[in-house]
Amino acid sequence: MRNASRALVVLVTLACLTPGTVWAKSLAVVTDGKFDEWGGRRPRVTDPAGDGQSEGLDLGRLWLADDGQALFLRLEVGRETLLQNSPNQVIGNLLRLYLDTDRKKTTGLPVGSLGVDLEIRFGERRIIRYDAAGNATEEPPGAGAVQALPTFSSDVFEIRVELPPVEKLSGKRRKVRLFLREEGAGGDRLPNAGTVTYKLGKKAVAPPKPIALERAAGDTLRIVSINVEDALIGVVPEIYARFLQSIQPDIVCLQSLREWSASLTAEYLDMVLPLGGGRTWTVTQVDDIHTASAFPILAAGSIDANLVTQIELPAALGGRNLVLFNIHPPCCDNDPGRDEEVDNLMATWRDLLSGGGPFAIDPEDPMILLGDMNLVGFQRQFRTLRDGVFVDSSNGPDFAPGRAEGSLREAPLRHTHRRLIHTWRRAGSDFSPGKLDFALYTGDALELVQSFVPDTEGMPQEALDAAGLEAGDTLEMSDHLPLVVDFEPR
Ligand SMILES: [Ca+2]
Ligand SMILES: [Ca+2]
Ligand SMILES: [Ca+2]
Ligand SMILES: [Ca+2]
Repeated sequence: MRNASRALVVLVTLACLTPGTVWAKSLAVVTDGKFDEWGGRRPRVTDPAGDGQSEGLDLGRLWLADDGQALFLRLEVGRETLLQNSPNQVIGNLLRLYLDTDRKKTTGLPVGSLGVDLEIRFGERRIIRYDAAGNATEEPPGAGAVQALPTFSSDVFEIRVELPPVEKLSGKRRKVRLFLREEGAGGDRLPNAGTVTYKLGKKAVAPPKPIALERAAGDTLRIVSINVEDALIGVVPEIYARFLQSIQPDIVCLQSLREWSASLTAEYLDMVLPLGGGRTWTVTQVDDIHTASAFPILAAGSIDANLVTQIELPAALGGRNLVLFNIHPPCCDNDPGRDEEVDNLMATWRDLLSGGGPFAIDPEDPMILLGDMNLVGFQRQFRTLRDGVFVDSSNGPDFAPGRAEGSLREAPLRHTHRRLIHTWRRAGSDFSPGKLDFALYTGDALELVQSFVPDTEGMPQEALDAAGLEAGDTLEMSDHLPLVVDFEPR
């Protein structure tokens, strides 16, 4: 065989074997930082290990997919980072994604062989669009064109990038080209040379099966949790009223409500959600946290400014007592404060299981931990809450909050009509929408029947009409979205 034809055979063979030659298909991606739906797909690019800056990211494997409207990246970055933090803050990065979204070199900002139409600077929290002539305009990440999960630190992310519309492709499938690079001398680049081309799937993915706001038939326990953003419930009480009426909860957990007393919250709920039969709402409060229950609250305790209550469930719901943590650890870059509070919370959980703590429980009782957890920092705080692994080992020993199951289970809490899971957004913010609110529970004593985030902005008109809600409701209620969880006793 002549050298040239041997080289051709080798090239053809390589082309068949290289994952990069497999065009990804359309994929229904839930942007949640979990990768079940990616299945056994092969990475589009595998960047070599050890080719980044010593303190920087070391980009690894990249998978690509799309749903017809958005491009999805599953990206390994080689070390723990807060994707939306610059390096002058703890574990930040200077990662940038350059996208040629119309695959035309002649439009956008010329960068190498690309005409870049969209540039995302993750750590610097900037999104820059370039028009055909290369003029830049910035848009706030809060507008939601880009989302990356998890919101807390990780070494692998699921990233959703809304693709700008393009002119008619006359039957051809759309292609985009991209590369990633960390700024600074020796910053890692993916791929090491050239760019990655991605051809969009043949078919746009259909919207997800909607989650109904109505409760399922049968006896279930429904809990709603919402951070009311500095007492906005007192500013738009009528919107909260119609929202609560559409949800019909048994237990209402509120955070960020310092301005109301427990008796005012009870009075409000008796007015907008009357229980009937002469029953009234019972409310316990500590600091900005209120736990309101249609069932008797038997005992309560506080951990820092967080609240744990013991609630007597009726016979139809198993008749056991529920242990309910309603929590709101400190926000933002206060990682030390958050470390301390999650440790104290789980030390109390451990004490309750072993006969200590603020009140006595049966160690097989159902237990739930929910609220605005402000998990925008180190992933270790989530592990403390879910797995019982203390940040500060002097608070140990570690333990299994889920008892025989080990860890607590996490409610998926998807939006009712979209494959999104964020629970916080502010349109003008330099932070993109994120997941700050969680619901964790003991899977041995509780079966999760349903969980969802009702975001009226993402609901079609007929769903809003059926629920008696308006499109702007959840946005007017808070910068956080409500969480709704339905349980059956096991
Ligand atoms: Ca996912
Ligand atoms: Ca690398
Ligand atoms: Ca272009
Ligand atoms: Ca590289």
